[in-house]
Amino acid sequence: MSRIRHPELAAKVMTAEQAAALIEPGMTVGMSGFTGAGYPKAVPQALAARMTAAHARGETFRVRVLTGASTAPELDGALARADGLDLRLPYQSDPELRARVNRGEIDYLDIHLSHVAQYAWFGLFGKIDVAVIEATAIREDGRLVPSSSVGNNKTWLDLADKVIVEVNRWQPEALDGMHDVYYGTALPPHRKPIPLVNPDDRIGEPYLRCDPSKIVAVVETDAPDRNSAFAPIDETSKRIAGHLIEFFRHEIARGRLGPQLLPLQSGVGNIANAVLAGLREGGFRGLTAFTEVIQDGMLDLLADGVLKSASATSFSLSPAGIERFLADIAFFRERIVLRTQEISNHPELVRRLGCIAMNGMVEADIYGNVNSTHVAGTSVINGIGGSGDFARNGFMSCFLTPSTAKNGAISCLVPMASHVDHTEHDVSVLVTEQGLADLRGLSPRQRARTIIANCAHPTYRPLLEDYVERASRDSRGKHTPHLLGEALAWHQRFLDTGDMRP
Ligand code: 0RQ
Repeated sequence: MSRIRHPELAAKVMTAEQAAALIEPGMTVGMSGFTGAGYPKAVPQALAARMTAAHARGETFRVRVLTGASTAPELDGALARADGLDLRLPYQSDPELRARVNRGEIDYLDIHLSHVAQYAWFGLFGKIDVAVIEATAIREDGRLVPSSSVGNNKTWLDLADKVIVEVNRWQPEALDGMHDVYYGTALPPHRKPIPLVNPDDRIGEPYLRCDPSKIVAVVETDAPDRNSAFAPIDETSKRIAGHLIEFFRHEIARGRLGPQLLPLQSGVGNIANAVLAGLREGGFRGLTAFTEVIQDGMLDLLADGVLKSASATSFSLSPAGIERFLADIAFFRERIVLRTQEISNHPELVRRLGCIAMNGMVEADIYGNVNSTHVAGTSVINGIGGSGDFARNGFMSCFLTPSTAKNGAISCLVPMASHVDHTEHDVSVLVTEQGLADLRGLSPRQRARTIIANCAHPTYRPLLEDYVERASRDSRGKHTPHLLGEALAWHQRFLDTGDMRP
């Protein structure tokens, strides 16, 4: 069956080059894409080629690009390389884009993922000129079957003057029915409670609405999402996961968590994978996930009954993961729901459900302030992503990292965080391969003692103890003792010598 089942829209099929010609310099473009899934694959590359040609003629051709979260080389990489980005938001992980942002060539707005849609509704990003959205299919009634991520697509489709749809044949048609697009959001003071009380509740409809008269181009593609297979779980990640799972057991024994824990939010990467694998080995069953991204590991957990259901905004699977998903599609469709990111990450829902947030970090300081985004306070890595949505509002907020980076030249526990994404008030638990610090109910001075004793690497532990001792003696204020002239000296030493060790 054709993937473009609306006759009027079938007549708007054109090449990526023709579609990209509808985007003009200076425009604000909302694109699909979340964690390397569901981003447009052809139009951004054709747009980048137009930009490169314009620049060769001595003209300037740059646009402002808003997405769901990170995309892929075909989008962020291509547009950055073509020097075609004036502004980018709300999250990225592309090396070329990151380098240009850190050279000051592109303005990057690092925003809580749940805030992006409402900021757009508030008008804070100005007019959205064009939306470029990947879909699995266009239905007879003109509604779009979303692809592997939903992200901010609803918002871009609602707000943009014009819409370009990429219909990607590579996306399995079996995705049809997995999405839940909620149309009940409103601007204050007209907001109503969001009627979701269980992590797997469906509160919307499976398709994205779009006025067909706004669709100016339909481009057919057949191209895979970015994702590659996982690296095997390393020893450090296993140890971090082990500490966290032991802590969960302790909390169950104390009666503060039930045997099914609470809905899990987990970041992406090796440590998150290790935690999921550890839950499985630890005999946990009937858990739920209320999170952003579903990766291969979660399919195994669903298949085994470790997870009962998983809610997210993006389905970021490797080629092997896709095969696994398709082989058992009816089973997974009953257990997975993909939502818009303003719902998957909504503070009201994260608070109501009581999520257990588990995210990676760059560094934490001795009082529990967490830096998720910047090296030495000034160079951004990726962005805050959804970590703040969950950390601030969840039942318990855990941040995980190896105790050192760059072969021990960097301590991830420092006297003062060089940038703060999550304040001490939003951080419950810190975990490294050395151990776990439960910060709940502790004063700043108690927190410092616990973090240093439990989480710091033995190389850096005496240095941190020495700092705290001198700060406690010489600091004017004794509530959160610091030596301000020295607090960032470790970072300065790293910048000067490549090593934090004296
Ligand atoms: O750099 O690759 O050049 O060696 O940072 O570190 O250890 O590979 O860890 O991939 O889990 O990323 C915080 C970046 C951790 C991630 C962060 C260097 C390190 C390496 C990556 P190299 P690792 P991870 C859900 C929630 C914010 C978004 C978020 C992140 C690189 O977890 O982006 O939480 N989080 N989203 O060497 C200097 C330090 C360092 C350091 C590590 N202290 N100083 N460099 N590195 N610690 C997902 C979404 O929201 C979509």
